[in-house]
Amino acid sequence: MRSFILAACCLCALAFASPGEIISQIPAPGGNPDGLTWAEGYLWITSDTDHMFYKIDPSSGAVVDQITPPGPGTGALTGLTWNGTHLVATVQPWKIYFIDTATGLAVDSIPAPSSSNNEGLCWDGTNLWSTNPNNNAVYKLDPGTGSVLGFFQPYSPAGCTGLAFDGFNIYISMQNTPLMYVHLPMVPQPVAYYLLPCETPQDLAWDGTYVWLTEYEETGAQVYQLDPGTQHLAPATWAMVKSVFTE
Ligand SMILES: [Ca+2]
Repeated sequence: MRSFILAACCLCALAFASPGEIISQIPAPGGNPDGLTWAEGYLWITSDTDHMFYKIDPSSGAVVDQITPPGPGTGALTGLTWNGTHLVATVQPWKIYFIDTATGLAVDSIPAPSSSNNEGLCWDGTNLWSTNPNNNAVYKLDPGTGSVLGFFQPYSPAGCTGLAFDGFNIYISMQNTPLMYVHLPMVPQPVAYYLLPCETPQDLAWDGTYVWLTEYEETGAQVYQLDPGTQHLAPATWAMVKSVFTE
């Protein structure tokens, strides 16, 4: 069993030889793309310039649908995630909306956790997670009420912003720093960190194999598909580590 595990690890290392390497990149449809998520084979991305949500083809960046945000419509559209049914969006002034993409209408909303700033969003299958770069906190939220169930502050440069969840780990990008950290949920010490290909990272997304990153630029903004390394294959708890090595 140990030789099998070693061989599997070597194959994984070969398959993901360069963590953080660009797999592909596409143009963002609007200026200052702030929120990003993967939903059923497409990317959804926001623009703080024209205040739109765009559904884009991940192979070309072509816009296949677009909807206007709920609320006043002039604030930053800072975070996006997909909960399997609805597009979930953090919108300034700070609320988190659940949006039916077929109609473009919000079906529900909850308060965002911070009064000062709320950025990236991700969905772990049960709960929402949100960041505040100002106090470098990652909040775990009850999706029904918005209540804060817990939080952690990553041991990393201040300014955590974008979030993605791969089934085990939370990927966290840093605002104005070209770094992305990988954490087990609620654990301040990172599993790994990567250099990112841009200096203005924003939200992250997980497509099932790779991480996607928005670049916050007024013109020429890119969306990057990145090699996540092997962390998405790692067990998320010590109990799972034990089960892997005793099977
Ligand atoms: Ca953001």
